[in-house]
Amino acid sequence: MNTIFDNKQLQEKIHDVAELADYLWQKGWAERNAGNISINLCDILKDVTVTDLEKYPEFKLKKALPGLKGGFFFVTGTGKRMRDLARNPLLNACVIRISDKGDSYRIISQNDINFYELRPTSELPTHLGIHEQMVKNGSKNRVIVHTHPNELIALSHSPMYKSEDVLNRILWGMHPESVIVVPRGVGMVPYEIPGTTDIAELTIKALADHDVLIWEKHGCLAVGEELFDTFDLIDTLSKSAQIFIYAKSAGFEPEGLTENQLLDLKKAFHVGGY
Ligand code: 2HA
Ligand code: ZN
Repeated sequence: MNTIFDNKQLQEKIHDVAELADYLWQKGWAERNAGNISINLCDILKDVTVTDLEKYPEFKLKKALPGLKGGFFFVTGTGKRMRDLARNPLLNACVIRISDKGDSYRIISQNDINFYELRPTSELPTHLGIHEQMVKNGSKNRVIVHTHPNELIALSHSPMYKSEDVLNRILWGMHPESVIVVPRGVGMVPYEIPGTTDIAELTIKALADHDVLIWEKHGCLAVGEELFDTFDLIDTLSKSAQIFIYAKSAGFEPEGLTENQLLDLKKAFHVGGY
């Protein structure tokens, strides 16, 4: 019998998620169960109907999401390690289907091994809330990545670097790639308890102006069309944060790119309206 996992595109996505999970672990950004990833599968599974839906466990959503009704999502599992996901994605992540009313979901990727123990990421309200907003906006973004990059988190502990203007000027200034890859800059979401609808609401608001955010004293979240491009947003900013901290640790103030150098870059790469 065919299952959703016979779908070639879904197999490729799962392979890519496993590869990304390994990067996050190798980077030192994924201690224990840190981080989570989700992908909207609406394009990939658009023609799929699941038979015997009722046999899969059903869970209520804290907040109904009518904009996602009937949708399919690949989401990493709560309490699961990225380093385990890298080796065994289907035991550490799941595919969910949102109900036709948009008020609950069923885990449709369960098998005999993980039937009772696997649940979606604790950040599900944020992930699904963002996906709903992206669908509403007609955005092509299908991917959300949350991870714990050390240097960007470190900077968010200083009142000096919490201002988005100050922080983006520093990060753009540390390396020419930053302004090219992240022209809208990073957004700063004030500290909130992880996994709450409060952090979800603040995050959705901040994504109106940015594709990548720092959750103060916690981590980063990025959205994009493809998995690796989404990771690249965080990786590029992380590189700038590392250079800044290296320079400071070596005891000197990094000069940073000048205003003119930044302007020339924007013109050369047609970013920010140039
Ligand atoms: O998935 O990183 O923010 C664990 C977390 C929560
Ligand atoms: Zn986190």
